[in-house]
Amino acid sequence: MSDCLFCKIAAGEIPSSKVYEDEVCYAFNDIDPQAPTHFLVIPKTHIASVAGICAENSAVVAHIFEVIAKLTAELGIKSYRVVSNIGEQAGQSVPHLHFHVLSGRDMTWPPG
Ligand code: IU
Repeated sequence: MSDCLFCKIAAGEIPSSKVYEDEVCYAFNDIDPQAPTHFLVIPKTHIASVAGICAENSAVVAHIFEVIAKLTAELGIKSYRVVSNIGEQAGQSVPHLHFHVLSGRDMTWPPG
């Protein structure tokens, strides 16, 4: 989507602190980290949120979770949280599917 911020980050049109990239997804450090490790993994194709996942694009999501498992293992991260907010009430501020990966501090449950 031409006016989507995360599409532009994934395309390298807007600078970001890159953690990982392949042909399907892009990972970068969150600009406002909520934990010592806090990066986002996004698909390069535009999907608005988890609510937009369907049979035609779910392989992208499976790939993203493979990447999360690989990156955290490479970084030596054994305990972490993966979060995706869907819609305004849940706290989604950017309408492009993204998975937060947070680690490095004690976490509470339930999330606020
Ligand atoms: P949310 O779940 O949609 O609220 O998450 C969006 C995240 O994107 C949030 O943690 C922001 O700090 C982060 N972010 C970013 O890393 N770079 C940006 O340019 C913008 C938001 I705008």
